[in-house]
Amino acid sequence: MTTTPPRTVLLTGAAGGVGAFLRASLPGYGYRLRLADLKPIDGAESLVFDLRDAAAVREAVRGVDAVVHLGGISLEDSFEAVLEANIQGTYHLYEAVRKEGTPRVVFASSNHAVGYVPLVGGAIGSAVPARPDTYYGLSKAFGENLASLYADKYGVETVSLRIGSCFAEPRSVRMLSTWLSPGDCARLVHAALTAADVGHTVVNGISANTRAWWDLRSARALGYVPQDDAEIYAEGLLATHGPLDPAHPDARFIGGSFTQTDPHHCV
Ligand code: NAI
Ligand code: 15L
Repeated sequence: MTTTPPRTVLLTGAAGGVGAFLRASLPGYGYRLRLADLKPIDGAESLVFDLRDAAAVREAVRGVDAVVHLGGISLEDSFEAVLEANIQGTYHLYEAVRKEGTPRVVFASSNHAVGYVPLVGGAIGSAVPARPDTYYGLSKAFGENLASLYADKYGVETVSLRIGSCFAEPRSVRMLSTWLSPGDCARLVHAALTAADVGHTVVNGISANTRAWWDLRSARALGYVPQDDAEIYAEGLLATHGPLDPAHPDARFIGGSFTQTDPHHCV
C-alpha cells in the first residue's frame, strides 16, 4: 500500500556520494529537493548547515514534507567525531522533525549497524538485532533506535535503510553481495518515502544480487522492486582480486573488514 508522495524533501548529506546519485534521480520521481550539507552545493534550493547545530537543522527542516537523512560521518572515526555528527546530529534532526511536524524520515543506516553478524549460511533478514562493528556502526544502531522511539512516542515515521555498498559499481568481491546500484537506491528511497503506515521499519538495502546474503523481504513489502544485479561485474572483479578466502573478514561477517578496524588508529 502506498500513500500520497511527499512533494518537498530535505536531502541531508546532499554533497556526498549517495547524495549525488539521489540529486540526479529523485526529481524524476516528482520530488522537489532541498539540499543541505556542510559543503556548499550548486543548486536552486541548497543550504550549508552543520548537523551539530540544532538551530540550523531546525531551519533546514522547516516546510518540507519528508527528510532523507544521509548526512554525517560515513566511515569509522574517533568516538567524539561520531558522537557529534552522527549521534547528536541525528538527535537534532529528529527533534527538528518532531517540532516542525514533518511526518516521514528515511534514515541512511548501514550494514555496519549489524556488522558483527556472522555469515554462516542462509539469508539474513532485517530483524536481526544490532551488532555494530565500529563506533560508526554504533551510531547507525543509535539512529535506528532513535527512529523507533520517535515513531512510538511522537508518530514520526521512519524507514531505516541498512545500506550495503552504494557506489556506481561494486568495487570488491564482497560488494558482489552488498552492492546497491544508484538506480536501485532511488527505487528504494522512493518506496520508503511513499509506503503507508511504516511506523519504524528497518529494511536491508541492496540490489537483486545473485550472491546476496541479505534477504529483501521487508524492503519488497514497501514496494521496492530492485532492477540490478552486481553479478555482471563478477568476472572482472574475480579476475582482479581472486575468490574470497573463507578466513577473510569479508567472507565471515556482514561488516567485512570494518570488524578489523581499530578506531584508535583513525584519529
Ligand atoms: P559521504 O561521506 O560521501 O557523504 C556524507 C555527507 O555528509 C558529506 O557530503 C558530508 O559533507 C556530510 N556531512 C558530514 N558531517 C556533516 C555535518 N556535521 N553536518 C552536515 N553534513 C555533514 O557518504 P555517502 O557514501 O554518500 O553515504 C551517505 C549516507 O549513507 C551516510 O549516512 C552513510 O553512513 C550511509 N551509508 C552509505 C553507504 C555507501 O555504500 N555509500 C553504505 C551504508 C550507509
Ligand atoms: C558504509 O556504511 C560506508 O558508508 C560505505 O562507504 C561503505 O564502506 C559501505 O558501508 C560498505 O560496507 O561497503
